[in-house]
Parts: sequence; structure tokens; C-alpha cells
Amino acid sequence: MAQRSDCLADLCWEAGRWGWLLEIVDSSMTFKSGFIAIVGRPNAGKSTLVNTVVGRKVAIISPRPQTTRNRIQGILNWPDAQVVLVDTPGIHKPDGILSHQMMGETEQALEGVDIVSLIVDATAEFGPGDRFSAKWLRRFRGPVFLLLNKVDRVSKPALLPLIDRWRREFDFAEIFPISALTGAGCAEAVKSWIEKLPEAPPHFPEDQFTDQPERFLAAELIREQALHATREEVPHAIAVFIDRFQEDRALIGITATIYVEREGQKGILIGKGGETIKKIGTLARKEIESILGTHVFLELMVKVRPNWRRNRGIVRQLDWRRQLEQMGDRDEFDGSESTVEAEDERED
Ligand SMILES: Nc1nc2c(ncn2[C@@H]2O[C@H](COP(=O)(O)OP(=O)(O)OP(=O)(O)O)[C@@H](O)[C@H]2O)c(=O)[nH]1
Ligand SMILES: [Mg+2]
Repeated sequence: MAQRSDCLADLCWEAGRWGWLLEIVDSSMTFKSGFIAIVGRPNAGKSTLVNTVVGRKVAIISPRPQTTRNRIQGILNWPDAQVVLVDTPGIHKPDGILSHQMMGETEQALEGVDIVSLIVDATAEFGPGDRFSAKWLRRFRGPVFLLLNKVDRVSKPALLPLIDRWRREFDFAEIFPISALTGAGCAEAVKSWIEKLPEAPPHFPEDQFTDQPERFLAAELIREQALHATREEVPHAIAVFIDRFQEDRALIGITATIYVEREGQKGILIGKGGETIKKIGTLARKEIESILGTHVFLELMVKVRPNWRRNRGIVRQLDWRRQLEQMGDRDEFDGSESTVEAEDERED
């Protein structure tokens, strides 16, 4: 997706929010570009880091684990470098169709990248999941960075034993304490990435900040608001599909369906007198408008698809690359049939 010149994020950029990079990139060097996979346990702060470094919202964030379900690229464009960050679903032991697909996405993210960065939550004790991550990382042959995240909530002395613990587990090329939330330490990590990237021309046009098409970013932004509005098992049961995404000169018309697995979950999403779904719609519309820099007319529906997470056909549809392939020659979905309904006929 290319940036729109009048969006809010541009104003932040121009205001020098990311001015720190100016100081760290040596203007005499030749152009460098490459891919950095951001991997780590669920909830470690991968998506937050990608958004902070790119300086725009590319990936959705929530306090609940397993928010990210697909690989998403966020692109940092700089006069002498282009850094492509690959956000991934959290590293976990898969136990179902959806979680297998998510781990598959994370595994694919290691293919063809120049550097892998493992981001860990420094407020959490080192545990079996971390040992699993370290072992899992050994499949990657290039440099691996360790980013100890959330240091805004950890005292410096507490970091040293954690660094030692990780060093015993894996031979990291570099280690940085960072706060993806505040940006602390991120400049140093970015500088070190750029130093290790190959000299190469940019992989994307310089006005592009993500590989994710607008319609799928919109679906994610709707899901983010639905996650924020619900608790316990409901967030995990939510999937959002765009039925219609119609661009006019001054307006984008979007019709989307939020799928859940049970009638009770549908009731929670709709809320008393439709209050909750109305709030989700308003907040998502405002967010999409600010990111895409255009007015949006958003229409939401909520439908029940019992146990969709165990339905291979529907789970596959969560992969926006696959959806794009299936759109094939059609310029636009016509909106008469949702992607989920279409794929359901091919259910395994
Ligand atoms: N205090 C603090 N919180 C953070 C930091 N980075 C991320 N968080 C919070 O951690 C939670 C998870 O962040 P995400 O960026 O969604 O984590 P993730 O690793 O992408 O999670 P999954 O997509 O579920 O694997 C959110 O509530 C963030 O606000 C940080 O540096 N400091
Ligand atoms: Mg994430």
C-alpha cells in the first residue's frame, strides 16, 4: 500500500517524530536495503515495534496473545536505506488448524530475510516457551538479534541476569534493550540493522509503507476494535472479512462481516441495543479514515460460523495473500458474496 500524501501519519513524519534516525544514518554510505523478520512469543510487542519503527500503523495491537495472524511487512524508507520489517504471529506450539497456519506464517518469514530479531518481554521470567523459541531459531543461518522489550517497566539491574540467561541459550549477533512503546533503544537497533544489511537497491517504491493492501488493513483495524471491545474467549473467535471495498474520489465504502463461533459471542459483539457493534464501527471508521486519509462509509455485520477455527477452508481465507490470488482477474469483489461463503463450499 502506498501512502496518501494528506494522511495524519505524514504530518507526524514531517513534524520530525522520527528525527532521531537523521542522526544515525551516515549520509556518505551507499544505499542499503533488506528484510528483518521480527519474531517472538505472543504478546512480546512485535507489532508495536514494527509500527514504532515504520512510524505508521501497519499492524494491529492488543493486550491479548495471538493477535497477529499473518505475516505483514512494514517498510521504513530513509534516504540511504530501506528496511523491510516482517511482523509475524507469535512463536508457539501449534495445537489446531488456525495455530498451525499461524506458525506456518512465522516459519515462512524466516525465508529470504537478512536478519532475524527475536523480541522478548523483559518483564516476564525466562520460561519453557523461551527455550522453545531459542531452539526454533536455530534453523536460521544469518545474524539473530535479541531485543529485550518493555524496558520502560523493568529496572536496569534486573536486565543483566536476563541477558545472561538468553546468552546461555543462543549466540546472538547483537542484544538491545528497547521499549517498542516509547521508542527507547529502537534507534540503536535500527542503526545496527542497517549496518548489517547488504548494499542493494530498494525492494519497494519509496512511498510504500506496507505490502498489505488497504482492504486487508481495513479488516485488521475492524478486528482490532472488536478485540478491544471483548474479553476472554471471544477475541480468539473473531475473524473479519471485507465483502465490499469501493473507492470513490472522496469516499471509500466498506462492507465487512465479523464472524464469531457462537450465538452468545454474537450477542456480546452486538451488545445491548446494538451499542457495542456501533462503538466498534465508529472507532474502526475513524481509525481507517486517519490511516487512509479519506472519508469512509463503514457497514458492519456480525455472523455466526460455528467452529470456524476448525474449518480449514475458512482458516485459509484469513491469509490475505490467498484472498488476493482468488480475486484473480476480478478488479473488485462485487460484494454480493462474502469470501467466507465462497470458500466454504471447498471445506475439507
Ligand atoms: N509497557 C510496554 N508495553 C508494551 C511494549 N511493547 C508492547 N507493549 C504492549 O504489549 C501488548 C502486546 O503488544 P503487541 O505489539 O500486540 O504484541 P505482539 O508480539 O505483536 O503480540 P501477538 O501479535 O499476539 O503475537 C500490548 O498491550 C502493547 O501495548 C513496551 O515496550 N512497553
Ligand atoms: Mg502482533
